[in-house]
Amino acid sequence: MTDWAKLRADFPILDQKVHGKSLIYFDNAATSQKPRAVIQALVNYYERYNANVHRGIHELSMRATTAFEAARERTAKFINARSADEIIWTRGTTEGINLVASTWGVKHLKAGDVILLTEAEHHSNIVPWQMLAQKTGAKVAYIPVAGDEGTLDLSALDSLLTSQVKLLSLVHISNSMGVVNPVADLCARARKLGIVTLVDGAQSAGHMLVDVQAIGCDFFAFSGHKICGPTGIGALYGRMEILEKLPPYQGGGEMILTVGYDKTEFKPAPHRFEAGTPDISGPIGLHAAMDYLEAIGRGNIWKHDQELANYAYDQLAALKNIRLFGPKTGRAGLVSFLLKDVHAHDVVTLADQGGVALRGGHHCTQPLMHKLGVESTARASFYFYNTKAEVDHFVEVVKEIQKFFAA
Ligand code: C6P
Repeated sequence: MTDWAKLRADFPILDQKVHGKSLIYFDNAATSQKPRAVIQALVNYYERYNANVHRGIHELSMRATTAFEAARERTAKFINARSADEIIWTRGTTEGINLVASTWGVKHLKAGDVILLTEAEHHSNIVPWQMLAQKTGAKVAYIPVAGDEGTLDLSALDSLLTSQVKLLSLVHISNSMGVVNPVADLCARARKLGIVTLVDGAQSAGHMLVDVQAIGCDFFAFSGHKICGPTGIGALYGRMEILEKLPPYQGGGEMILTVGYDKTEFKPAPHRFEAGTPDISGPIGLHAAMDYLEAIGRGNIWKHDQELANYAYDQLAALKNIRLFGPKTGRAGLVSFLLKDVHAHDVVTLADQGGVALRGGHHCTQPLMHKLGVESTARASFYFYNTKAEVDHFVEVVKEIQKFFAA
């Protein structure tokens, strides 16, 4: 049996008051909190072996390089990549997707090609493709979502999967709806047609077991800061058969074999995509985060998050004058809602006074919000250190907010 209360005690930040109330942190989809093990790994690196990687042959540099590359191995195992060479360090999901657009996209796309997304994408999986489309003359098309539940309307898929489609890029778990997309099925269908696939794993990597080979995607991007790791580090998985044929992302030190005044020879993947001094403490902290999550078990975390989300959803659904978003069953660990005649920002501001950290806004899914006919929603997103008692308090706070605006 997992001792969730004991795990919670690993997070020093959670033990504090906000506006005189015990902090309830329900903004985990924006960023997760960090356990002591991760903070300590960063302190240890800076106190004991801070040095640049891959360059020096002195002791500290070798220790830093070993830790940096061990983190790559750890990441490959975390998502079941075939090899650590398929893991590229990025700043996060956003940079991972931009890297694919700037390398694979620029190399392969031409006028008339189609980039297929879904209507529920985060801006980071829309804007890079729109920018690429402008550059190349390709077009962006969208798999529709069906109503407030936010699930994909797959009846349109056959007609959307035309021979012009060169890339399918879609979110694994929608950050504003909590929908879990059937990414393995969709990637299999795309692959049969020779379509390259990218999965945005920002909301899935730290919450459920992820196996990129089972998903069958060509690329998988995620962020360290959402999975108990530091900010500024993320990873992009790319299938080696594709990575080895891609041009570099940025030019500079570290990504070269030889440089002459006229010509440069590049390193193989993944180093070809990592120009300059990388974030070194980031992978080291991320390694500690992955070890920490694996000790709990992501299957375990998934069950816990879903239970909390269902518990919250059922209580909110029992209220009057509330509009709930996302699927009724099978939702990931978040609930998105609107109170009648109350702006989402007012909900968040008043909840904050009650010690509850929520997020309100379009959640960087503005096109989806517009499709649903709203500007924003309020969102509570959970992680394994959250409890049912916190959900109870949150629901009481929501009721208070309703009373306040009804008065
Ligand atoms: N969503 C949220 O509050 P970065 O910023 O690169 O770490 O992650 C971007 C990103 C990409 N895809 C999805 C599905 C996401 O949820 C996010 C980040 C945060 O929902 C900030 S908007």
